[in-house]
Amino acid sequence: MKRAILIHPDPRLKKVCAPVADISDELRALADDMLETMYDAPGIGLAAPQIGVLDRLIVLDCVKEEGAAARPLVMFNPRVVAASDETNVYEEGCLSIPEQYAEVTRPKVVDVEWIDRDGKLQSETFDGLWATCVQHEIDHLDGKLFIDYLKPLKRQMITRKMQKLKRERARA
Ligand code: K1U
Ligand code: ZN
Repeated sequence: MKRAILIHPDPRLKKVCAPVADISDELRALADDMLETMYDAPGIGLAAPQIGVLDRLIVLDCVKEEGAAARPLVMFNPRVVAASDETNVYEEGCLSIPEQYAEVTRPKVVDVEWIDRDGKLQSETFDGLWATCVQHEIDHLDGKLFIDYLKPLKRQMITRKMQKLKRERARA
């Protein structure tokens, strides 16, 4: 089932999410809903707080090449365990901040550990767009948005645009 994506500003997007204890069928169904919502948007990632669920769960699929096989990843309790000194600049977007983009600098390579949908501990090294995306999604679990890396004036400008968008959507 496709879920509605929260738009910034929303207090639920500022909360630190709680770790999940056991990987239940209910959590697996939630992950499936998030993948459906992400692909439909379309996006390359989605974090549970973006649909109003304050659990540490993210999904991502950064395969963008036409005709290439999809690689949906579901991560419960993801954490960055190591990050490179080398950084990468990427023009990020966010499904909770539609049509706004800005350059963000992050570590280029990260080692991430997570629990998969079968309850098994997984780890992988991510580079390039995958590294950017997984860090962006883990930030969501800590109540952090990509605009929090920007200068206050730029952040304020984007927030005002989003407030206007939400007013217009509420009227429609
Ligand atoms: O977390 C989110 O809001 C999803 C976000 C992830 C992201 C994008 C760019 C850099 C870091 C993290 C998005 O998916 S925005 C949409 C997007 O980037 C995209 C959409 C369609 C095709 C390709 C990219
Ligand atoms: Zn986002």
